[in-house]
Amino acid sequence: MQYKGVIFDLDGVICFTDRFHYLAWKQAVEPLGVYFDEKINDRLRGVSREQSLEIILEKYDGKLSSQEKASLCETKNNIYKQLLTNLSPNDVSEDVMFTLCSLKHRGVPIAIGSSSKNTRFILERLGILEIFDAISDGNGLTKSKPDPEVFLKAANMLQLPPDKCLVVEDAESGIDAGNAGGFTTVGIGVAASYEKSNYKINKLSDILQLKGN
Ligand code: B16
Ligand code: MG
Repeated sequence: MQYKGVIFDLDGVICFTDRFHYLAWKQAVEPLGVYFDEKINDRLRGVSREQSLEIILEKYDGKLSSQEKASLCETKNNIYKQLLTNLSPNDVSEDVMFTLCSLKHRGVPIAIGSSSKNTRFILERLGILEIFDAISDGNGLTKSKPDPEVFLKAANMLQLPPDKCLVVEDAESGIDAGNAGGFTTVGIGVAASYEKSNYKINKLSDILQLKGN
């Protein structure tokens, strides 16, 4: 496959903030006594904060008002943001850095396509905000993955048609979004065993073996 640009999901692909999401949700919903484990957490990958709460509440017997839900989302985000302050450039793996630098060296434009409203804060903490040619994030999105909106915005920012871009994702919802938008999808992590991923990789630098330009 020939590609001219690459769009990376953030959480689970560029960095491993998934553990912080898990810890923050666990602490935020603890007062409800609702069951929550890492398997449920896997279903939250790529899903917006509000929709993540709805998935967690599938195991909850009570009923919450929209105000209570908004307040839980805020509590979760405050805990999450506190955890994010632990992030530093040391949290970017050598493999991720090598991949990003190699693509830049080859002249391949790179973008972020993330559901997270904390994208810029995370990239700043990691010291890699400036390396990306475009950032499409959860701010201003009208539809969450599996809708392709976040990736279509990223491709638009790169001025490339979707069929000329790779989308690299760790979430099934993200692979579905990429496929729906007409992108070539690459699954890593959990999505490496998802049958709908066009390509499946073990480590990010494996994308360098797919032919670009
Ligand atoms: P926030 P991604 C997603 O990031 C996470 O995987 C998902 O667990 C989270 O709920 C979502 O961002 C929204 O994040 O609460 O920071 O706005 O995988 O799309 O980079
Ligand atoms: Mg992800």
